[in-house]
Amino acid sequence: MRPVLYLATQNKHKVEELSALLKHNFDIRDLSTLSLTEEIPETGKTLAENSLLKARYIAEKFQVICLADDSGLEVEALGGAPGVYSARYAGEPKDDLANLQLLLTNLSGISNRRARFVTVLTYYANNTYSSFEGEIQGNIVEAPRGTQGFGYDPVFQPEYETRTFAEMSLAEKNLIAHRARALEKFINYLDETQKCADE
Ligand code: ITT
Repeated sequence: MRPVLYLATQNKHKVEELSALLKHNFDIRDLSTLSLTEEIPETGKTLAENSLLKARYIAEKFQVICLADDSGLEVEALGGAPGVYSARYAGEPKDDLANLQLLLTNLSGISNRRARFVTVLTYYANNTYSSFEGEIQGNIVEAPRGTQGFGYDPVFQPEYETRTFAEMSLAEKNLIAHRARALEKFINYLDETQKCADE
């Protein structure tokens, strides 16, 4: 029987991407099966801090094993912004379209379009945790392209690609993206931990 793993995220797109990659290892549950009414606090100054805050909050409140994701887009010409503030770049409430438009406005006339997506996953089980980082380099395009994915996907073109993430299927994005790369490290960690337990 596969162990139950709760995804400590309120973002349904993340649930979709993570579930596609983890369904063979775990019985995946999202937060809809827990009685959570509030937003999970995200007061950290880094992706790693926020990832741990979210994982610990859900694991301790509901006594479950969970995996949290904190992600951000870092744009070189903007000194790494929006970074840890990616979800609320254009202010409250969170608005993906407003964030993306503000990003394009702030980059107008700037030729350096280099950016990277970063994800920090935190696995929290039995009062201990481990974190895993994944990244992908790319460029911010001049105008949004594509309708798949979420967030900044329509303006992010991964390096060596001619399409934005929003022009790729979920399976194509999951072959190369930041979240998938962090997840690969997590799965390797699980394999190693299992090997040690078997010895
Ligand atoms: P949770 O905190 O509940 O997990 P969230 O959407 O607030 O959900 P983050 O705090 O990690 O997630 O914010 C990251 C923001 O960065 C997110 O709202 C998206 O706008 C953007 N983002 C993260 N991963 C992305 C991806 O794979 N593609 C496009 N945009 C992404």
